Amino acid sequence: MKKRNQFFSAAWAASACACVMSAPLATSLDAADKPNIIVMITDDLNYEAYSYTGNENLKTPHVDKLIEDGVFFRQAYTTHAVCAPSRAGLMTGRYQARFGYETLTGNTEEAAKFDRGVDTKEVFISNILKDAGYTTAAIGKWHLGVNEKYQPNARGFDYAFNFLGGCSYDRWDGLRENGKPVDGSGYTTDALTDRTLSFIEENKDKPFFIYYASFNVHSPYTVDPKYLPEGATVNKVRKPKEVSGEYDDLQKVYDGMITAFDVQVGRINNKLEELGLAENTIVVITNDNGGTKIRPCKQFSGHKATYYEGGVRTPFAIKWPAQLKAGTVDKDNVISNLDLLPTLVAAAGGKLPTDRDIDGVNILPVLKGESKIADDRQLFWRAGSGSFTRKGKYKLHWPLNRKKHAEAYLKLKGKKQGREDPPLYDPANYDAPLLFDLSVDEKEQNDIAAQHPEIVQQLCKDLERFNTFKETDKIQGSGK
Ligand SMILES: [Ca+2]
Repeated sequence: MKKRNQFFSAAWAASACACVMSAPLATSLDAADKPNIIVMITDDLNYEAYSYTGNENLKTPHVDKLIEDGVFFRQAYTTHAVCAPSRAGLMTGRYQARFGYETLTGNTEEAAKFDRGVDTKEVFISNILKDAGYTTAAIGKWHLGVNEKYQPNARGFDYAFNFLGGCSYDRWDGLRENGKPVDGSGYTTDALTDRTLSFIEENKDKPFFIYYASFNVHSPYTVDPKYLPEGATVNKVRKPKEVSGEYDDLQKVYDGMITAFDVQVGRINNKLEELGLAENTIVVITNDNGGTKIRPCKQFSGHKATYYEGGVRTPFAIKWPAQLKAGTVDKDNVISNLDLLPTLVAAAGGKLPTDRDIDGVNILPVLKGESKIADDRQLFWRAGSGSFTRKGKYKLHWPLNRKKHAEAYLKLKGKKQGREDPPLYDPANYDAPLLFDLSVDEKEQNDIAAQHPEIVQQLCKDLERFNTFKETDKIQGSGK
């Protein structure tokens, strides 16, 4: 572990330091001054799901109001293009490559049997905020491990109401409250918020942190009929083989699921207002990965599990009336869900761990308009489809050659790659890189790699550095 950290310290210090100009040190705050913090993360949300970001079928008044009352980032990214690793990056402020949590973890039974979870040596936002005097809750989807040592109560959360593995909208048999099965009925999306409101009530006199992970709008496409758009009659739809392109039952249910999330945002905001807590509560809205093919983005290419902007760009807003100017739209600064940990820890007057590197940066000065992210900030992603990086206006895709990779994998491992086995991350098995200039081509349609060989070469070198982590050949957690 130490060796790995030393490598990262040397290789990454320069880019990490370059990210934010003039990041202030966290200061200690009195309990009364500490803001409450609520991070709301959606699941598989299409970038254009909200009326604010381009949904032409419906209005999302509560989300839109939250965005308009806070700071909205146009260029915000998830840390991965699928659920589990994306959430692990958010929760630790570190690339999941550092601790080998880079693939989906299988169903609940498999995750338990193979002891899959985020390495217990990792520090979560909740651990740090708890140390800073916060009462903490994890509500909703977890997917960071199902065995006891990986559950929210073992990761710095005082209260937990979750689906640890698989999720459902109308079945409660996977729901756990502080690790124990819980009885109930009704649309689980509403139940998550019921628990959230109770937690806020119970902790209104002390600082609290809530990680609210909605299942909406992940499949199965199911919604309580009360959330359906006008005129819709079907509230459950199987995903068709082909998307019709029409505003059909599937699209209406999908919009109903968006409305359901929007209503939860309104319920939580109303509770904060009612209790007089809204002024000094930070509310974040973000997403874990892009939407599916059922609702393609108009402005971006790609979708969930791809690394085009449609797979990793997220609507991202932070509202904090006590400190941040309402109505701020940030079009230029490139931020990531990795930044939440250092930012929230700074806002809470907490202390970052000193025994490891954090990949995210504290964006509080950016939120306050006091400084900006460096123009050459670099972000990295890697997955079974290849390795990807954004630096400044350039984005490089280095796609895996599946045939070459399959042969190399079989030769090296003596077996075919399974669904949960990470790829080899070996450039020898990659195809020619593609380069896009996002300042003029957000849809990533015009490959300019041939015109900029020196930029391609440098970005590939950067990705090779990122790919040095041989420890990621397997999912950790099995006693490591
Ligand atoms: Ca997801």
